[in-house]
Amino acid sequence: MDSLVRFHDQHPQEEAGSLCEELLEGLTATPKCTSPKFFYDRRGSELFDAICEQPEYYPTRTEQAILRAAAADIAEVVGRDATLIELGSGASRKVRLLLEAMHPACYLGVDISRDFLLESTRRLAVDYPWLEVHAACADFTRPMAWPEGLAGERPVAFFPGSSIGNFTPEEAEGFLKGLARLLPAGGGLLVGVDLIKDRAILDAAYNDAAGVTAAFNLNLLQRLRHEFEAEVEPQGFRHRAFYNESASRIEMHLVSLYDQAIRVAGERVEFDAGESLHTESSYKYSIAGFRELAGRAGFEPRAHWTDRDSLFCIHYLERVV
Ligand code: AVJ
Repeated sequence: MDSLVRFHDQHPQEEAGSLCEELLEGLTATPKCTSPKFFYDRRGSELFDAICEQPEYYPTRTEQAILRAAAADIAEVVGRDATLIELGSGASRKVRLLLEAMHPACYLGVDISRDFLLESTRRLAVDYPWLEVHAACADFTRPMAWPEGLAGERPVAFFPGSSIGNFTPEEAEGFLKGLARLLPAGGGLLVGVDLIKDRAILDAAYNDAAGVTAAFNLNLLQRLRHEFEAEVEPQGFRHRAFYNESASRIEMHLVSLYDQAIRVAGERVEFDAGESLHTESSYKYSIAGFRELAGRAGFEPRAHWTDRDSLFCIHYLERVV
């Protein structure tokens, strides 16, 4: 391994067998559903990046603008010499907006995708020579421990992108409780959360005119064909996304265009015409609503930053014991 990045492999790789079981469990449930993690094969990750470039998809752009505008403020609240831990670090792009202002003692990127993680943390280490960079290949949605030997005075978790919206509120609370256990009193959480807003804006963001979100959703079926020996025609389904106001969530579905049976890993799964496979939920929160949820998990709100149209919010919360 190279010496620029200290690599900690926590061996998260799920076995193909257990993934397949999880998939079949959802496909045979009523209503049918799959975890959004099944979107992210290579093509799915590319399509997600393309979604972020669509004019209707405001979250990424807005969060970046908030981080840029509030970097100095955020740095002041969080303080220097923190141990900054990015959960699901991916390309480690957003954290760059904070590093100069915040000047942490150490950065730890946590991601399940090993090669991607190494590549992006390595680039970070090259671009920020003063920063001690660590990478942990781990599934942060499961119980984990921070690796040994991280510099810094206080761990601060960074969880951008409204990734937390993919959990149900109950799951989000459980996830934050688990995170709280990994943080000492005074440790922090900087988390990006999509706000509840006018449904027209939400519906448009998940039904972009160029059809990229539709392609992202339908790519799931291609992935089933390639990786799970599925017999399924993607033309037999259409993309559907809408804001479910009573549940405060965007729902993404793949709707069967006619009565059909597909096969996944040898199992037959029947769809009626119009029946849907629920592929993703993306929960939206008010500022107060998210603070309450985080409060139940052991966090106290310290500050928050939003854009002038109140589309998106970045919260800073501190672990209280
Ligand atoms: C990755 C959960 C932030 O819900 O907005 C974008 C994924 N799905 N368009 C979101 C997504 C469809 C995204 N998150």
